[in-house]
Amino acid sequence: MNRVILHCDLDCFFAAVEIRDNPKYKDKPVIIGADPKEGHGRGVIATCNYEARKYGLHSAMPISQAFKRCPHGIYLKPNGEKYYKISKEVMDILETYSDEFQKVGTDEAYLELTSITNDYREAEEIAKEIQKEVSSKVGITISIGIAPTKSLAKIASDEHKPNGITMVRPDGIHNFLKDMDITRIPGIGKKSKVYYYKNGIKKIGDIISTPLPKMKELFGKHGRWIWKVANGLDNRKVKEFHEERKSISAERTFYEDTNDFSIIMKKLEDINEKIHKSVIKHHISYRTITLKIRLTGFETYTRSKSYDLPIQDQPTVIKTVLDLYKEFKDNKKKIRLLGIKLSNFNRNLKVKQTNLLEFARI
Ligand code: TTP
Ligand code: MG
Repeated sequence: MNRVILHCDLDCFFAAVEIRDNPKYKDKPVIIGADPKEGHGRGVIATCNYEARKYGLHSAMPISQAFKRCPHGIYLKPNGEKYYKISKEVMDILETYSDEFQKVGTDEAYLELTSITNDYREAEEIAKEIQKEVSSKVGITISIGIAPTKSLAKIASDEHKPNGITMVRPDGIHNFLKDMDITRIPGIGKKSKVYYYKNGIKKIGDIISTPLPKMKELFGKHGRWIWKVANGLDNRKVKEFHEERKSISAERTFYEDTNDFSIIMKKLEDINEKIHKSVIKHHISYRTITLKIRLTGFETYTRSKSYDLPIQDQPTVIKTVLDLYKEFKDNKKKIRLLGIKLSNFNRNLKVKQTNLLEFARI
């Protein structure tokens, strides 16, 4: 079965935050990093916005060199605490889109959507939804790649920056990669590319057309790995559900906003089915059930109900969310998104049931 994976990466992250907080910098080259001290400063650029990149500036460039190329730029010191807080805000949003979520560094994350949808068109709708939510709630932009493997999704998220969405369908992998320089593969940097170049491997298409045994012979383990990446055979998982998770949720966006009750009910049943696969797999019971509704536009509501004792009961969840939905039934506005969240967990249902039985005996 084909997988659907999203890789989300914030655009010029530190610089985007500073521009958000100082809109007057918007169309100027903004550089975050060491103090340039009129060209005599030591240290490097952490990042810069796309305006500054027009002057050839980039992360890790010595700040003195940056100043020579772009003396009129706005040079700012990094504010780590602020970026940490904003990174968390973004991750909290991303995490609501799939239980299979993996944060990588401060500004990127993978989301496995395979159990939510197999349809790349629907995945694109979800990606648009993520961009809108990050932009409206946090005020910065994010680029997203959609592909059947993690490495392809990462290459794709870099393709149309800033604020881009790039889809690589399983049948489009070869076309997408073949003319790219091999350094677009994560893990091939300026140094390691030299060795590949010497052996006539410059484009990703050259990797694809080299037989695997030859790649292994020439470049060892590394060669085998990049051959797999280039052929869409990276089967690394997006990190699974972790013990500290406090809730489990899933959301779905409609292709077209609707107030047709049968469509709404079907969607809620699908979502409920999906989250119960995880709930059962991880032996989780929950006390709180939350319904999330977004109407046409961006109005979003959540309504919850908590039970006294933990349950793991799919029919009760659907009954509860339909009850919570009643409040919105007569609303004239159509519905754009629906979500269900389960929280207030009790792990290891078996143990809990035993305890309950003992309790009942007393
Ligand atoms: P990146 O995602 O590599 O860069 P970016 O978000 O600034 O730009 P892009 O639009 O190309 O994704 O890194 C995320 C943040 O990490 C970046 O804003 C600053 C920090 N960083 C450093 O401090 N030093 C570095 O060398 C790099 C690459 C990043
Ligand atoms: Mg980034």
